[in-house]
This record gives sequence, structure tokens and C-alpha cells, in this order.
Amino acid sequence: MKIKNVELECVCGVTSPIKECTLPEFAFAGKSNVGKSSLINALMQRKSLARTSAQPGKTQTINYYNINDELYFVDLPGYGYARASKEVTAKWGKMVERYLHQSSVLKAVFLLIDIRHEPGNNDKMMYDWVVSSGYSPIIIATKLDKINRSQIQKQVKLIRTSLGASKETVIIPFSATSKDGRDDIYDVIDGFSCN
Ligand SMILES: Nc1nc2c(ncn2[C@@H]2O[C@H](COP(=O)(O)OP(=O)(O)O)[C@@H](O)[C@H]2O)c(=O)[nH]1
Ligand SMILES: [Mg+2]
Repeated sequence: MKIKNVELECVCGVTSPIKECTLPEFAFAGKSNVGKSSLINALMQRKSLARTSAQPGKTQTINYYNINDELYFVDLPGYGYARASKEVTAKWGKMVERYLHQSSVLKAVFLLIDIRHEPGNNDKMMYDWVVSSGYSPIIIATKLDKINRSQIQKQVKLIRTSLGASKETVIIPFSATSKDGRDDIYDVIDGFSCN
């Protein structure tokens, strides 16, 4: 995959209708602070088009990044923000559910999990949600640079087991710092795009 031009084309608020796209979409989901914006920036080869912040849980929007006029990266709002009110959490759930059910051009959902930690209940819920919407989530194990190489396989196994994911489920360790794993993610996207 070659990045030629990227543009933040649309920011959907919680109550706005889901954007009707004609180009294929690739969605990114994960807990706040897991490294979603950093991953999207790395994939777009831009430093800061997708916001990265130390203040998790701020954005409750679905952001559509147009890539080469060929496809969209869809940044779903992060979950599991400790101080989020029940109301915010409920709105988030409705929005994500609406998205997963309504998008007719959604090709794949990437679910981001911090490679250092066992997935939590929210992660498990999100995983099940994606599966029940008819997709096989592709797991990105983020912040790869924060662990020792010798720990990678153990952590990947822990993530697989905790999520109840099958052997076929693709888990890609990734670092936004070193960009390790980025080509594997491009390959996955390319694989879907030509179908
Ligand atoms: N060391 C390291 N830090 C990361 C990585 N990805 C994200 N971060 C840091 O984790 C924090 C949250 O990242 P961000 O992309 O904003 O997460 P988001 O809330 O999921 O969008 C920021 O301080 C990032 O710099 C990574 O691969 N390695
Ligand atoms: Mg973010």
C-alpha cells in the first residue's frame, strides 16, 4: 500500500447520521490511550493528523480519513475511559453499534489491545460485538516497543486466550515508535482492498 494523499474528510458526532461511503472502509477500535491515533498516523505516514493525546476519552466522534481516494480509515471513539459518565458510555455504545450495523462498505475491523496487558472486560465486549456483527476482528497488539522481545509470543498468546479468539485470528504486534508491524497491516488492508 502506497500513501499518496490523506484527508480528514468527515467527523461524525454522536447523534449525526452515519456517513454513507462508497469507498471501502477499515475501522479501528480500542480502549482510550491504547495507541489508536498513533497507529492511524503511522499508517497514514503523517505525524499528527489523527490527534494523539495524553488526555484519554475526549473524542466521541467517528472520524473518516480518506486515503488516496481509494479507501477510508475510520477512527471509532475509544472506550473504557475511567471517568466517562454512564450517559457518555451509553451514547458511545449506540454510536458504535449503529456504525457496525449500518456501514455497507466496511471491509475489516482492527481491534487494538495494549501488548503489555491482559485484555479487559471492555475489550472482550468489543471483540464479541465485532464478531456478532459478522466480522473477524484483526487484533493489533500495540506498544510493542514497551516489552522485551522474549515476551512477545507469551503476550500474544495471553491476548488470544483472554479474548477467546481462534487460532486463525490474526494478531499483529505493532509499535508506533519503530513502525514494526506496519507492513503487515498494509498487507492485510491490501488483501481486502483487491477483493
Ligand atoms: N512507546 C510507545 N508509545 C505509544 C505507542 N502508541 C501510542 N503511544 C503513546 O500512548 C499514548 C496514547 O496514544 P494515542 O495514540 O493518543 O492513543 P488513543 O487514545 O488510543 O488514540 C500517547 O502518549 C502515545 O505517544 C507505541 O507504539 N509505543
Ligand atoms: Mg485517539
